[in-house]
Amino acid sequence: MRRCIALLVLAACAAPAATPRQVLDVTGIDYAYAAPDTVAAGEAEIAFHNAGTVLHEVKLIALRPGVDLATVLPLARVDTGWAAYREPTSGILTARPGERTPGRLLVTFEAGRHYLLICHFADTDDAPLHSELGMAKVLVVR
Ligand SMILES: [Cu+2]
Repeated sequence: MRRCIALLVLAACAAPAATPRQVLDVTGIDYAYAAPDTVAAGEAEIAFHNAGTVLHEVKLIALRPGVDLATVLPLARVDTGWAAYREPTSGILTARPGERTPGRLLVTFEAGRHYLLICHFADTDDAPLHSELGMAKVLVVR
């Protein structure tokens, strides 16, 4: 009986360690994102830091195959106009000026897909969207 208990302990110790998720650090400034151009396929945590002086968000949206930033960006102000070019929003992180989000967005990046990072905030009701000022970026999944 003692021998069986010893074997069970060894088996538990020999289990492979979980693969760590990649962390994608996204920094928002007035008005752009600093983030890698490419990411690896698989699970990832997105962390958002607002280094700007106004409220920013980062929305993560998978684009439909063949759709690029130039196609979708002019449509971003009209929610119904660009629905055909994208998948539903995967998640949103919002941070006040100078802050990091306390939580992270967990996503599974699909190989070969393109994901849009975009901020739809505007500084006033009649101001342009931050995306129109340059706060939009495409990530390509390797
Ligand atoms: Cu913004």
